[in-house]
Amino acid sequence: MKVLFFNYANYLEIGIPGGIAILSALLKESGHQVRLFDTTFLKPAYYRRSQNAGPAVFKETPYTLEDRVEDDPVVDLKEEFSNILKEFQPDLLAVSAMTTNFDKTLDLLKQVQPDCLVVMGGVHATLEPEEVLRSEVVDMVCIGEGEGALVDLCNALDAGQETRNIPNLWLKRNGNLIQNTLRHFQNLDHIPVPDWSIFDQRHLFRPFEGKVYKGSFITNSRGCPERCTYCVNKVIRKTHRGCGSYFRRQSPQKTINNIKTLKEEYGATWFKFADDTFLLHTHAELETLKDGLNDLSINFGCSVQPTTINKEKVALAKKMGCVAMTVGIESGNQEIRRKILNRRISNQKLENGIRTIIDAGIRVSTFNMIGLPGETRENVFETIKFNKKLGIKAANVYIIYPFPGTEIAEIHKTNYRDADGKMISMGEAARFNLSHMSPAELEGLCKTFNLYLTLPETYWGQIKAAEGQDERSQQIFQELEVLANTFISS
Ligand code: B12
Ligand code: SF4
Repeated sequence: MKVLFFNYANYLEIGIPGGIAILSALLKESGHQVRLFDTTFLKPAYYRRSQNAGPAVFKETPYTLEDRVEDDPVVDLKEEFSNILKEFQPDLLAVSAMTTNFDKTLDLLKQVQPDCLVVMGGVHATLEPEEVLRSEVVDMVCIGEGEGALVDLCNALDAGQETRNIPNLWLKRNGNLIQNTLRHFQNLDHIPVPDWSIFDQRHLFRPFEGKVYKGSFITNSRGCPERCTYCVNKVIRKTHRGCGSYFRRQSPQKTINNIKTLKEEYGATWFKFADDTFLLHTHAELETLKDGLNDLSINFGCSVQPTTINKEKVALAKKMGCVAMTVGIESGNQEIRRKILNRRISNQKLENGIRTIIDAGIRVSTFNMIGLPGETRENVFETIKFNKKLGIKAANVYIIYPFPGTEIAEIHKTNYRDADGKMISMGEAARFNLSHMSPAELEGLCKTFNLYLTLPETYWGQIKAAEGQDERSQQIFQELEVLANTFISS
């Protein structure tokens, strides 16, 4: 069987999608031929080299990703996709999509009208299978994990067998929707080493502290035991009732072997654990991981759920090569966190946790959301001040986007499609209008959040003037950004 994977990513939004990499390895193990159509490095006509690389949290490196694409020609996505379809003649097009890239994925599929079977998996297919199947270019969707489903599908197609009863797959047959049952959750020790070979190797570009390393995302657990109101995990857990324990960990030995192989085969020494929360592994598991990873001398970053932070685990992570941790603060207001987001940790514990990481010499970046239901401008400043108090230099800030099925979307009856059926993009999230701030004020605060964080309060009057979208505000914004860079690097 010839299988073509399709990943729609924005230009230069690098990072190997873990799902495709694992599925590719599995299909190859089963004797199928695999190729990939990935838009990450297909240069669009609108691309211009950036003048300002943003706040210089990362030290300058000998070369940048933009240097590495300098000589690439501008190409047309439809033409590139049609060419690979014509040349490879796949039997199956295996598409992966999140909610955020679903429409763009579908647009391109409609443009090329592949004449083979099309199966779509990933987060969006899991959350909205019926919507995905309504599209005439998609024949099947995979709900949840794809390992068993995709291998079974390809093997059955190869052998000319019936494909209508494969667990985790929903499909259309003679105008009917066939909804197969869900299979038991995947055992993470039974999956192969991710196949990074089908990806453009520039995906492995990893600048850190003035050096360029090679590496990408890796996971050693799946699921999350928390139930935050804005997170898709709660939805996925609910749809998978009866499929086993939602939160699963891989054995340390398997993770160590995977990393060893990725180091040997691709020269990877910098990894980002994409697990929802890395420190949920037991002390004993972390000890074993430490012993194995020490021999491999790798660096890695990971996300940690604040309630899981303790001194011993952080120290173990540090010893095994952890140099950066990302922690979700989300809101500096404890009541908003608890009542609106269902994140049950006090400000004091959150602060202690983050200080534990900083004290261990691990760099911390935070995730923050604004525009939360009922939130005021003052609340946003509580979040800014909370980050500031901790000396955070890298804060990721987003206007909340209620993803389909999440509790927050249901309570507030939001729709991620507007009246014309067009998907509201992440960049337009202020349109959900859940807070006490106007969309313009929210966008201004989102734009300037890191200026407020970095520059002393004496500048806050000027920063406020930079919140607007008019020319003058933009000019002030640019001047302050330059100034903020000097504060960060000093
Ligand atoms: C690494 C990561 C990224 C990477 C790589 C993306 C990628 N395609 O994997 C990068 C940095 C690019 C990224 C970006 C963003 N991400 Co992200 N990301 C993740 C993260 C942390 C891990 C993904 C992963 O590797 N999982 C492990 C693999 C094994 O699981 P998987 O991808 O789901 O694949 C399995 C199944 O889904 C299925 N499957 C997947 N594809 C296919 C295809 C076929 C044919 C089949 C049959 C099955 C199948 O089988 C796989 C194996 O079981 C997830 C959280 C999570 N835990 O999944 C968020 C997550 C996917 N991201 C999310 C978001 C919101 C974003 C951003 C919008 C963030 C932002 N504000 O900018 C952007 C959007 C980018 C865009 N252009 O649209 C949300 C998506 C919500 C949604 N409804 O879509 C998630 C779920 C985080 C969350 N909890 O909210 N992300
Ligand atoms: S802790 Fe993070 S991954 Fe877990 S449910 Fe909450 S937001 Fe989702």
